Amino acid sequence: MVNTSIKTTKSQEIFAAAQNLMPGGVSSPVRAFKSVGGQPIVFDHVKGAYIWDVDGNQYIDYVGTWGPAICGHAHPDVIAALHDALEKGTSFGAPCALENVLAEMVIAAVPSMEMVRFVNSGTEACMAVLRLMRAFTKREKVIKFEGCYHGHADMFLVKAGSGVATLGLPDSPGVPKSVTSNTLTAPYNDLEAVKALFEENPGEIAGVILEPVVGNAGFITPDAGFLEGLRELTQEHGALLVFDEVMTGFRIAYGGAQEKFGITPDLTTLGKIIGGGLPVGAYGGRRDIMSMVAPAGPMYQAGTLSGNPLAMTAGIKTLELLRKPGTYEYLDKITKQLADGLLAIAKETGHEACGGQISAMFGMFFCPGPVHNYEDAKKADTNKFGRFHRGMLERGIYLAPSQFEAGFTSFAHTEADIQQTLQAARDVMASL
Ligand code: KE4
Repeated sequence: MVNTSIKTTKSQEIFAAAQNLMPGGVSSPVRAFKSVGGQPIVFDHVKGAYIWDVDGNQYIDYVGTWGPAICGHAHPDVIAALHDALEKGTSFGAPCALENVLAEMVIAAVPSMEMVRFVNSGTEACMAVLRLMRAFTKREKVIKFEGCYHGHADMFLVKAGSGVATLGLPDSPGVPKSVTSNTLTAPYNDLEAVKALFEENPGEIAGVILEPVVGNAGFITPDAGFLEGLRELTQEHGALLVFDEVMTGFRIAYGGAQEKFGITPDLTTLGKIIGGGLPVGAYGGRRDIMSMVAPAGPMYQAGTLSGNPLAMTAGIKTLELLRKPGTYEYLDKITKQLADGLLAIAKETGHEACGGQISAMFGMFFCPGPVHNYEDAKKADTNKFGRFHRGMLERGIYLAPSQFEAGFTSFAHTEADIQQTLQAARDVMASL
């Protein structure tokens, strides 16, 4: 039964006005619901696992502002800490003890991290780490994987995932060939293709960057031996291994995918969760490499708001909450209930589906699977996903508005929320 109480009048009015003011009416493309149809809802406020839109409708949220809200939205401890920090000012543009605190926490948590530099987004972190890979190795070529997304910097917009995949923009206008000519791509989980690239470009590849668990082509996990193989290949060829853990960092384990899988890259990028909902990114890793970063070394990178006290405060409080015992066991339990439940319901209602979860990150494709790479993912029935997304939204469940995104839970989600979500899924899938 469609929840007819969902009225979106004010959302529609505000979004209509927004489209006159901002391209597509949004500040980031994937929010526009282009690939799922219908209009986005306009948020009024968020709390814990829930969203309220401007028409007063409540939703259980599985986007969590694309990852940062792993403690639940507007956690009281984070809000209280921010209130105190606000009294001391919003930005210093100068050293602040809070940077030391968050840096120590990140270095203690993430196996590859010996030093870290804070920036203001995942895009900035990935841009800087690419420059650092090239500066350290004195090589220019980089390998990325089809469907992986490392932010919107020019050199990464080659067969990228997330909004690029959602909007079917394999490359973007405005990106000169001269910039992407050094970006080599391979299918995810294909070690032979990576080996071939190293053999075809001897001594020219600075490194390999990847999402150690893919969230930007939908949810795709590394095949057994894939991460180990990349670690061996990069060492063999004097190249660097870089884990883009902007999404997986502090989500699939407190120490990220590198802790979960026991593979230590040379460099790591972070974002989302370490800012606790405020703009933060970071890159870091081996001390000998990070020592090249200005002003310690010659590789330039800078930022007015980098390390600002508000963002540091939100990040510190968020990591303090996450490192409490039992956090990741709970996240894994409820997310497994959700992912397994969705797949079981799809099967019961006659839909081909595949997917799964790792800790608080999950995904489901409407295709028989298995999905090992972006080509597999593109076989999914995106029209059916769009109808599923709309049906769930009408029943008060807010899923990522794209088949090519992962879903996120938080420790504010209860087992009752999961059961309510599965009941909605049962209703929707029965009528898809
Ligand atoms: P930001 O510049 O959006 O903070 O981070 C870029 C980025 C880098 N690396 C990975 C693995 C990422 O997932 C992201 C950003 N993720 C998308 C969601 N898939 C952000 C949402 C958006 O673009 O609006």
